[in-house]
Amino acid sequence: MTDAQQTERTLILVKPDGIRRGLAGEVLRRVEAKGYLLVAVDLRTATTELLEEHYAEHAGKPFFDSLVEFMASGPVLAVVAEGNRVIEGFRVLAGTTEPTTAAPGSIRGDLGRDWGLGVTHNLVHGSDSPESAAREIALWFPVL
Ligand code: IDP
Ligand code: MG
Repeated sequence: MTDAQQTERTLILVKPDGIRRGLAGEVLRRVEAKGYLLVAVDLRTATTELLEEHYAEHAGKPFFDSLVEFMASGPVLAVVAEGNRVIEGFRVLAGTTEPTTAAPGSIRGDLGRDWGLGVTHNLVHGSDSPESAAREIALWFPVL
């Protein structure tokens, strides 16, 4: 494949709120409908150790402990998706962090809302840069 080095990968998580609400399929549907390729999909309950690593950039922030506790509160669907500019593309599909103001048409904008909790429940995670994607994929899928 001549364009292999242009192809990019990202880590997507359907967070525990998304699994509890039965929206894993809807998230995968949007990723596939956009044209990205699913490379790996795994439903699992993450350890606090993995989550503290995953969210290391937020260590020390007021919502950090609530975030880790929330993310460990049930299974997440961990997904690696592939395609040119998929990192940026999935962040656009996901919408901005706050679901109240996330754009309609995005996952968070269409399907999320403010539940008045200490940590924002916003259904999905997506890597925010090539460096984050490489780090996060290695954490969640060491075999890849
Ligand atoms: P992102 O998921 O849109 O990249 P980040 O700033 O990386 O947003 O934050 C990671 C996660 O932490 C968010 O998705 C959300 O669940 C939670 N979060 C971020 N900021 C806040 C906050 O100010 N209060 C409560 N929870 C937050
Ligand atoms: Mg982030």
